[in-house]
Amino acid sequence: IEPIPEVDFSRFGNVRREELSRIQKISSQHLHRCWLNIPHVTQFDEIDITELEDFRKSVNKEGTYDTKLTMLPFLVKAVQKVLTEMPRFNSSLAPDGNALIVKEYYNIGVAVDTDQGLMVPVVKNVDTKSVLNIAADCMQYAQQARAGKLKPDALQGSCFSISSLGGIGGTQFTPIVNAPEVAILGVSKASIKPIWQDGEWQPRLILPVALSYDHRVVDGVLAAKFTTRLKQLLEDSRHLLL
Ligand code: CAO
Repeated sequence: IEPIPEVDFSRFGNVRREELSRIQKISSQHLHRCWLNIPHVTQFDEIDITELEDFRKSVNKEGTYDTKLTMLPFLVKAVQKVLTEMPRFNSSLAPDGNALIVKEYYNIGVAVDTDQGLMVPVVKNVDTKSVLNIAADCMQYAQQARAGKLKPDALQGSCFSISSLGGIGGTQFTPIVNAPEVAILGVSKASIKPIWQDGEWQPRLILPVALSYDHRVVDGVLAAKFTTRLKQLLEDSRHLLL
């Protein structure tokens, strides 16, 4: 690919040079590699989290547990459940492109925004953890990432990533697959929408999600099944217990 031609911007006005941090340089190369190597498709969906949000808020208000719950740990748990049911999403393409390496462990990377750039610490063995355990891990990793204190081990071994911009805003975005993973879930900000239910309009809290996937490994039907199952699990979170 021809590089983008260099432009002397100072011909048009004042400019200044800001060096990228070490993390920004590493992630910029990595994201470029992922973008160029993977044929990306993104599947969008909307999940009604009205009941789950009521539950989340009531747990936080009661203060029974030390850990604050956001929507993220529920998403991590629900994603892990879908990965166990649809192992193709928990695989990587073999380097020769002729086979899939299917993982039998469930480690989920969580994108964390830091002053130094994007970091993706990995919550390990999610299948053995409760939503509260996952919430505690996410909080600890986000704090460590922002303090620049993540150990190298915390950044390794992810099977699938989640990038949540829900605390910030936006209606949808298309995340880049974090190779050698084969899919990533992007989460945007939940908002109240009128939904036609039982013959009337109901105000419901709707969470937009976007599943980007490697089309060499996952086809559109499987991707739609993934988001449909994720929706089912989060719309009636009792399924997460089963
Ligand atoms: N919809 C509406 N509100 C949401 C939400 C959503 N989808 N997700 C989070 N929120 C709310 C939380 O409930 C919390 O509100 P309260 O304090 O009232 O409970 C608030 O937003 C802040 O949440 P948070 O961001 O502190 O916590 P989190 O668990 O949702 O996310 C983390 C943690 C580390 C993922 C997040 O802070 C972060 O860094 N996100 C950026 C990830 C990123 O950079 N992605 C881009 C990668 S590609 O460039």
